[in-house]
Amino acid sequence: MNPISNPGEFTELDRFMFESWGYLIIPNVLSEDEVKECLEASIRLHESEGAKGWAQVGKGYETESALERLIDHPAVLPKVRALYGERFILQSAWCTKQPAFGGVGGWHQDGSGAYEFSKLGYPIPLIQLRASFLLTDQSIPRTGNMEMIPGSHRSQVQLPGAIRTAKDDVPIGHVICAPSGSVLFFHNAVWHRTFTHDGDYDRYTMHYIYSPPWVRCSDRFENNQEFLDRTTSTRRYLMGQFARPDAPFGASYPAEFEKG
Ligand SMILES: O=C(O)CCC(=O)C(=O)O
Repeated sequence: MNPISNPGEFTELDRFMFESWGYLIIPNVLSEDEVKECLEASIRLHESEGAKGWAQVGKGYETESALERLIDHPAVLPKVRALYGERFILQSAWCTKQPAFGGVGGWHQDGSGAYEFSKLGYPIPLIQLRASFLLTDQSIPRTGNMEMIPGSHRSQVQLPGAIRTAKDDVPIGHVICAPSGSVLFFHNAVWHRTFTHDGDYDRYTMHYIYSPPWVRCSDRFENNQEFLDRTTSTRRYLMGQFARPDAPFGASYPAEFEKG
C-alpha cells in the first residue's frame, strides 16, 4: 500500500492522501540522465565540503546547476503551491549521504530544536514541507530508504522515548520503496527515520524544504549575491529575496512569487 501520486498537479486524491498519511510518493520525476547529473553533483558537493560519513550538506544549488534546477521543479512546485498558496520560500536544501552499509537513523519529526513545532499547537502545523529526490535506487528495503509512520503527523502523543533510544522498529513503520528519480513529499510532523542501507555504495538524497515566508532559513545566514544575480526571478523569490515595503511587520508580501 503506497500513497502514489503523479508529477505536477496536486489532485483532490493527493490532498486526501496527504492529509491522511502525511506524505506522497511521486515516481518518474527525474530521468536517468537527470539522476546521474544530480548524483554526480551531490558527490562533488560532499567532497568539496570534506564531509565524512553520514552527512547533510546545504546550499548545493549555489554551485551545482543540476541541484539548482530542482528548487522549482514542475513535478513538485504545483503541489507546494496547492498547500501553501502563493507565499512561501525555500527554507533550506540539504544533500544527505548515507555511507555504504549505513545503519538505521533515529526516529524524529522535523522542526527546530530551538523551538519545537509541537509547541505551536495541535495538529502540528505545516511549517517545513519537504520534497526529497531519491538519487540512488531505493526500490527494495534496506537500500537507505526513508521509513515513515503514516498518519503520525496527527498523533497527539510522542513516539515512546524507549523506542527512540533503542532505535527499535515499530509495527506501523512504512519503508518507502521507490526507484531513483522518485520524490518523497512530506509534512514536517510525520515521524520518520533513515532506514538501514546494506549496499556497498553511498546513498544520496536531495531534500528541498519549503516554508511560509516568515520562517528563518536554516542552510544559510544570507543569500549568496552571485547566485541571486544569475538565477531566475522565481528562484530569487524562493530564496526570500523580495521587497517588503513595510518591513519589519511582514504585511504586503508580493502575492505571486513569479512577480518577485
Ligand atoms: O536520510 C535522509 O536522507 C534524511 C534524514 C532525515 O530524516 C532528515 O533529514 O530529517
